[in-house]
Amino acid sequence: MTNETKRRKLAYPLYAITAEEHSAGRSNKEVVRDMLAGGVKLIQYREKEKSGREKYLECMEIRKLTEEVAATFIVNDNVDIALAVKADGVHLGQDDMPIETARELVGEDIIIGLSTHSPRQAQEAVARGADYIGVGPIFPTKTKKDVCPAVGLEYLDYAVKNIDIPFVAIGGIKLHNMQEVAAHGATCIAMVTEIVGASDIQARVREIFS
Ligand code: 3NM
Repeated sequence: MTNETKRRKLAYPLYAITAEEHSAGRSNKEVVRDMLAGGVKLIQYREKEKSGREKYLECMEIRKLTEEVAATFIVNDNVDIALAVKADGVHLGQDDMPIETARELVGEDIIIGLSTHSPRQAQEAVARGADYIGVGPIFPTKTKKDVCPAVGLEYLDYAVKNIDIPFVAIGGIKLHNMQEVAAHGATCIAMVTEIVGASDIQARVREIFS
């Protein structure tokens, strides 16, 4: 996959992430179906509690759903599952395997994203070959259990000025504060609970887009 193709696959304003424990009893698959019906084109499967087998089976189904509408599909943490289901990308955290190792495994055909929480981590991610980075948490969030305290908009400002690869603002972003994040220059915003926790996911997504 060329860099241009990778950038095209990431060039969407909304990056929606699953979290079944916050999905009001709905399955990840149901949630993804609704996200796609609402027009989301960039989706990450994030699931911390299930077995590898369960995650693999869900990702197979979500790959099918995303493929039908040419949406980009990224798998969190599991390089093996991303490869097995032919996802577009894999997203790693600071405590996951080094990017270089992941790259050896997936080659150039899979997007690799990395969560970063400081300018130093951002620079390192770029130098080590990340295709995009997460920039956050912008605001306080309880959705990610082991994440550092909110870094605020200051780190986002740094990324806007200094980072040449695509980046995604994340953490505590909601309808009521997304304009502020966009005003600071973020062109892609990630949301978990604001979407998966909505009683009507399709309606929430349309509201976010409007
Ligand atoms: N990564 P919500 S914050 C998955 O800063 C994740 O890297 C973060 O969830 C980071 O939109 C986060 O519900 C959770 O606040 C974001």
